[in-house]
Amino acid sequence: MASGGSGGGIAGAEESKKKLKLYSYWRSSCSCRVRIGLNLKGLEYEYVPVNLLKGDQNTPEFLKLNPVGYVPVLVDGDVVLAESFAILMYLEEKFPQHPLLPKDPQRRGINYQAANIICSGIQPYQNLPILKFMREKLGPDADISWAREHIRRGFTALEKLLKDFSGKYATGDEVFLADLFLAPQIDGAIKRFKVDMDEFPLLARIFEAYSELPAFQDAMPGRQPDAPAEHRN
Ligand SMILES: N[C@@H](CCC(=O)N[C@@H](CS)C(=O)NCC(=O)O)C(=O)O
Repeated sequence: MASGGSGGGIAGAEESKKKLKLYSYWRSSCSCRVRIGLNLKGLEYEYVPVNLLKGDQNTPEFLKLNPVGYVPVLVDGDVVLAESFAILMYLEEKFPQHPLLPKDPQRRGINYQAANIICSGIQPYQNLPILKFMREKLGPDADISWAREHIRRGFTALEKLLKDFSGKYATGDEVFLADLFLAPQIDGAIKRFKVDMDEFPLLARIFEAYSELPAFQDAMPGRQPDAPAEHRN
């Protein structure tokens, strides 16, 4: 439900002032988590591309929104929020439709645990400056093996963790927070880092199930307005 236009006339200007804005990069898995959340909740938003390869995230203008220099950033009127987890919890509280967390406290905890395995135990190791550092220090392929190692470690833990809770999706037959973190991470593991998903049958199965969900598919990297033509789908 991303849109680029801001509407015309006074009514249009009022509307655009209120509309959610997401600062995003097509290939950013952290932005993708939020794009899925916005889609599931049926929220329209303006997509503001931030070109990480050109360094847009380090401009003084962007650093005013997020001093750490990372996407995603959500702007909702006067509210400016960074960190995908915080943004999703904000959306969850403000827009309760299509809950992102199950009612059962244990399943809710498992969702937090799975999300955190990805956002603190996998994704940070594949961030662009880290991969560049690994390439420069250890050679041209060191970045890929480094990222794969951390993906494998995290996916092995996730397979064990989700074994007793999964249904069609990560923690049952409805999609919840864990799925929002898993979908882009598995997509990146397959497309960017060429991880063999045969090692992770449960994750491979639920990833397949996401392919039937428009809220997930529309949020994937190849569907974003800033995706280069050769990566569009
Ligand atoms: N913990 C943050 C991580 C955000 C993050 O690492 N974003 C990456 C893209 S997925 C980024 O903007 N990287 C820019 C850079 O490393 O220069 C979150 O979950 O939002």
